[in-house]
Amino acid sequence: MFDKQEFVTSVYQLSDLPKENLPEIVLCGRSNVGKSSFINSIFNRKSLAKISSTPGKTRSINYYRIDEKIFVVDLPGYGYAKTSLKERAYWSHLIDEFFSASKNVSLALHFIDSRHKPTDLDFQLNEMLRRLEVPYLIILNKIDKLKQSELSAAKKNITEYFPEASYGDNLLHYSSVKKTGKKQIMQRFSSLFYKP
Ligand SMILES: Nc1nc2c(ncn2[C@@H]2O[C@H](COP(=O)(O)OP(=O)(O)OP(=O)(O)O)[C@@H](O)[C@H]2O)c(=O)[nH]1
Ligand SMILES: [Mg+2]
Repeated sequence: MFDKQEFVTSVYQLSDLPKENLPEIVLCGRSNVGKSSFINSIFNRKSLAKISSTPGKTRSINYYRIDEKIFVVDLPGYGYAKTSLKERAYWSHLIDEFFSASKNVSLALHFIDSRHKPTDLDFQLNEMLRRLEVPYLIILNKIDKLKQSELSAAKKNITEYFPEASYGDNLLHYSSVKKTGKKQIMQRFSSLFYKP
């Protein structure tokens, strides 16, 4: 299960999305939150996904194929450092169009840095996922950076920001460095794609 991973393509325009119809796990969230690192960490690969040295510069939608039956889609991150109005508009448009056009999204993973408050673009993304009825999982990420007490506070805070989020249900945590929370996330993937 989840043993074979291949990079498929980088797409810059929605008209170039792969024609192959596979169910998709779509990674979204702020730039630098750890989306690409998650791909490498969860699948035990060193450099399947490219970790950009200049966060926020990646504009492509990157497709990876898992076990020849699932696409993992790495969307460009939003809001690194100072976000220009133009960049915000570009991002909103791209993400909205992506989710509106795509018929194959099985699960969106919305990454939030466990050390920081969600931004207005995080709220915008959450609203859009709910409006389009896309199944989503919020991942409180980089939890290796937190002490136990800080993690407890972060878990509590996130359910205040996103009242629909419920721990263990549509809210989980992760650390790409320590792989904390990997089991729960992999169980979620298995139940979606490897139903007994
Ligand atoms: N401590 C810690 N660092 C992490 C973790 N995940 C990612 N990082 C670091 O955070 C930085 C950004 O990680 P990326 O995976 O490139 O983030 P991204 O969300 O793909 O960023 P964009 O491509 O700009 O959208 C890198 O320096 C990673 O090494 C984590 O779980 N813990
Ligand atoms: Mg990335």
